[in-house]
Amino acid sequence: MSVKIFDTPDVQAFLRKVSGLDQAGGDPRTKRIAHRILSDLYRAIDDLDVTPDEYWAGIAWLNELGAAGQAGLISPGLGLDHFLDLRLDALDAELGIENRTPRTIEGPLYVAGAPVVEGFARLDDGRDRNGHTLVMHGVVKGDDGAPVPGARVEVWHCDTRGFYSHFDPTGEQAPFNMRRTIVADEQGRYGFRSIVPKGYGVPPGSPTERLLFALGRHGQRPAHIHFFVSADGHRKLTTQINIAGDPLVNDDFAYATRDGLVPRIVERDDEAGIRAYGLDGPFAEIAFDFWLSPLVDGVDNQLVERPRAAA
Ligand code: MBD
Ligand code: FE
Repeated sequence: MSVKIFDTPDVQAFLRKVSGLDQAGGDPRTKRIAHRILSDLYRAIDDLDVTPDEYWAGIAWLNELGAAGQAGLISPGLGLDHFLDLRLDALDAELGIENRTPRTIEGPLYVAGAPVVEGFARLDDGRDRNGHTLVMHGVVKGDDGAPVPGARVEVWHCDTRGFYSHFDPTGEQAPFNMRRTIVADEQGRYGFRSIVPKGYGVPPGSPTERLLFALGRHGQRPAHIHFFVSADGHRKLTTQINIAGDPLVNDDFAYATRDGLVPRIVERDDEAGIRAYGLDGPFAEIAFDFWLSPLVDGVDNQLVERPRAAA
């Protein structure tokens, strides 16, 4: 099959019609985006001679993807989340704004409403038997390097099976396990005790994994910890750190790894350290400061609103 009809007046008029561009009602922005995306799709079908069987396989896949709630999962897998970050970076570069702590993708697994703790929090409930104790701490700083007292550090990560609370297929984790909002102290310091997470893998056999496999790719992420850091007078920072030494640090299916986001992790077994954090044995320690960028003309010009789970 090799016919080319995309550029015919009939098909072009038809695209305007299905996008509502031939009449007044509806939302102009939606019409414009729909017209562009549909045009690109029609053209791809024409150029690549996409067969009806291939097309319907794609539709069935979309239905499965939606039924599994995985649109937000394949999105980072196809690099779109990272692409949006690159665009925000480019906007910042144009405005001369430097993000000393790089942004990186939020991912689909944040849940609003985590317990709020002042200064230092314990994130895990101690039930993950394979967990190696982690202590992470640092200072939230403004653009000038001055500490930001009262900054809010929202943190979330998975367990040693790669499962996040509220999205745990075994149902074993309590709500908000390994999720907290930490309020930085008068010196801008935040800190937490948890366990070192392991990498995440997309659900086996899922529509997301099937597409990745068809692309010759995998659906694994290196071990990582997510953060939103926010404070009055500063832009909200969305970022993650990776656990150094994870073999996938530079082979993330979600493309979230960035320079500056793989802090040193130090194994400690000294009594002083163990006692200082009230622990019962060896632990890993990460020191990491978050640098916030200032508002632009008094507003956060890059605040991202998206539907998010809340509990
Ligand atoms: C994750 O934990 C994650 O952070 C992303 C971006 C995608 C899937 C799972
Ligand atoms: Fe994650």
